[in-house]
Amino acid sequence: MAKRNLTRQQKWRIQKKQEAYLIRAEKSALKASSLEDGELSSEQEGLIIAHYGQTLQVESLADETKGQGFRCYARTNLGPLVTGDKVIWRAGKDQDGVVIAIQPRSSLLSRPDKFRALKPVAANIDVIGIVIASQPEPHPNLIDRYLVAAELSGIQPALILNKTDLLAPDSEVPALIAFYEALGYPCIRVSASSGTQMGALRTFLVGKTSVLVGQSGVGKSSLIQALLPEETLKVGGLSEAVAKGTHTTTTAYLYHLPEGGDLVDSPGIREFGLWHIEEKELIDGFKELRRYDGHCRFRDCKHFQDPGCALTRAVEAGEVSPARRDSYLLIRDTLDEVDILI
Ligand SMILES: Nc1nc2c(ncn2[C@@H]2O[C@H](COP(=O)(O)OP(=O)(O)OP(=O)(O)O)[C@@H](O)[C@H]2O)c(=O)[nH]1
Ligand SMILES: [Mg+2]
Ligand SMILES: [Zn+2]
Repeated sequence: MAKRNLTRQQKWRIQKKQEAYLIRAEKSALKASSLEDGELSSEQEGLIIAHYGQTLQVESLADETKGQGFRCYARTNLGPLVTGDKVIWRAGKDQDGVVIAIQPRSSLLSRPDKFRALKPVAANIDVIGIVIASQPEPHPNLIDRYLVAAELSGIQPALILNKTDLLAPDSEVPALIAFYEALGYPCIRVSASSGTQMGALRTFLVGKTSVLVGQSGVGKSSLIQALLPEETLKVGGLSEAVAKGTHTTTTAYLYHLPEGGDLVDSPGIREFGLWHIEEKELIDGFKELRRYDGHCRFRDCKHFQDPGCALTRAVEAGEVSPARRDSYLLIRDTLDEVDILI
């Protein structure tokens, strides 16, 4: 995993990207206002299934049209709308509709993209399923970054080990997942290809809104495909030379589970920074470390070679794992850097 700080050219690209986003949002708003000049249905509730550039795929929650999909444009000033958002919208005569309001969110999973713009991934999520596999090789620090994002946005995280059919006898991945299980995170071991333990995954997901996240190629789309055989999802191979994913899924998409509950497929990530997190709040994202914060001899303790550090004492006493403490220190000391995964 490479690290880097942003160069001037990258900062320029961030600005360009933000400008492009504003232009798209403006075009969508323009289209929305022209639709609003025409005849529109009364206001109704909808659910955002996916977001493509200027348009939104909205599913009607109204009795007469329940479950039907509509292409919609968003009114100005609504801010970014995202998969999982519940909205108020009005249908146009030609089927295109206008989203006019967004309902309060129970949660919002965001992460900054490589241009440092904070990008919402999905809203109203109960569970983040962090998918890992033996190929592509997992990065423990990336798992911790996801756990921090989940803990700090109040969303229940779970780990899903996929591709158990590929596990070599000497693989270290089972020990890695057992480590997180011992911390108290729900862990499920499955194979989308062979179907092993897919029933357990199905049971775990019932009645919740979950999003699958993780590196490209770990099999997020394959898992959803295995759960929903009647849907057709794009599944990509791994590049042969480096056994990395090929970034097949490009936009978050919400699927309904027949037993109840929703499942969002999300694009595999290329990088993961946590710049939007304050140094002070980072430790709250480490559930077994946070209780030591504030118990050190010095109020401004850096939890690293400081005398009287409660966290160091806990590591020495075997109460917390040095790996997670090191992961915390690593993330804290590189908060303004990006982890690049490709
Ligand atoms: N052996 C094996 N291969 C699997 C399994 N699940 C998925 N794969 C393969 O892994 C590759 C990547 O699968 P995808 O489902 O596209 O992965 P993804 O996580 O959705 O990737 P992105 O959309 O790029 O983020 C494909 O070649 C799948 O056939 C599994 O359980 N066992
Ligand atoms: Mg995918
Ligand atoms: Zn300390």
